[in-house]
Amino acid sequence: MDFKQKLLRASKKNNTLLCVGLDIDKEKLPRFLLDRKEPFVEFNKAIIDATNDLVCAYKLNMAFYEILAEKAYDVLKKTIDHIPKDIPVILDGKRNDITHTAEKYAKTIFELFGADAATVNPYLGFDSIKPFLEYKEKCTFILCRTSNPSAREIQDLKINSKPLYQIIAEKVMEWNEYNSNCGLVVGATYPTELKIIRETVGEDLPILIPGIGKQGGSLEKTVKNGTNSEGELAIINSSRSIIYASNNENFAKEARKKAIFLKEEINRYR
Ligand code: OMP
Repeated sequence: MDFKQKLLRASKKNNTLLCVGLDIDKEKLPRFLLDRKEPFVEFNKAIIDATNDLVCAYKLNMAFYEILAEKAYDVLKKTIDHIPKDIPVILDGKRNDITHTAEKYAKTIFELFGADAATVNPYLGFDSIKPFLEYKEKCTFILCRTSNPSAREIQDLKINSKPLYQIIAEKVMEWNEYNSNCGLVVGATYPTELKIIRETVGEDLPILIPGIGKQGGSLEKTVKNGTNSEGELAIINSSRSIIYASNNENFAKEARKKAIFLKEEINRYR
């Protein structure tokens, strides 16, 4: 089963477009967990147990794991291994390079960690992304319009009167011909651009959309502009506002409540 099939199955089974971001952070973790032997693994397991019937995917940003130094890969692996096998895992590293180096990044993400999808940067061109696309069953999400406040600085630059983010969307459609396993990353904080991008790439490309919640993206516009005509293939990520809904003993229960609320809000606009 390829990524898109796995995503659509999970999305239909749980009736959801919500993706929970497992961006662990010592500063935000419930204090009582810090005395435990494996606080981050325990935290992630509790969040996964409390939300896995509400999500279409989980996203783990590698920055929040690598900062754990020698424990990083252990926490990352144990977390991924705890995610039910029918739910896609996006390992967000935004890393690619010359082919020879990119091959190692792709192998780490897809083989060592067994993730279903990765994130990469389009700036280095096709040969930096091809090693990821060789994994036919996996999906590679390419940054198109990021949620940063400064995204305009570069992504709005015009070439022959067309903004760069739109040229990237068109380019990714070309790259997608290689193995039909590309996706795009578009920030929820730019709903107008999201609409243009969905229109540019058509019905079949999955779009990963972070930026709701703490970053302030509109949920209604994200759903309306980011989904295809069947209300599918938008993966709407929320990290901090779900996993840190509470830092008491009841943190997993509160995360579940927040996830239910977001899932239902999203479905209202589908
Ligand atoms: P919250 O703002 O806490 O929901 O987290 C958003 C997550 O999405 C973080 O892991 C970010 O690094 C990531 N992200 C963005 O916020 N903006 C982008 O444009 C792209 C990403 C990403 O690739 O996931």
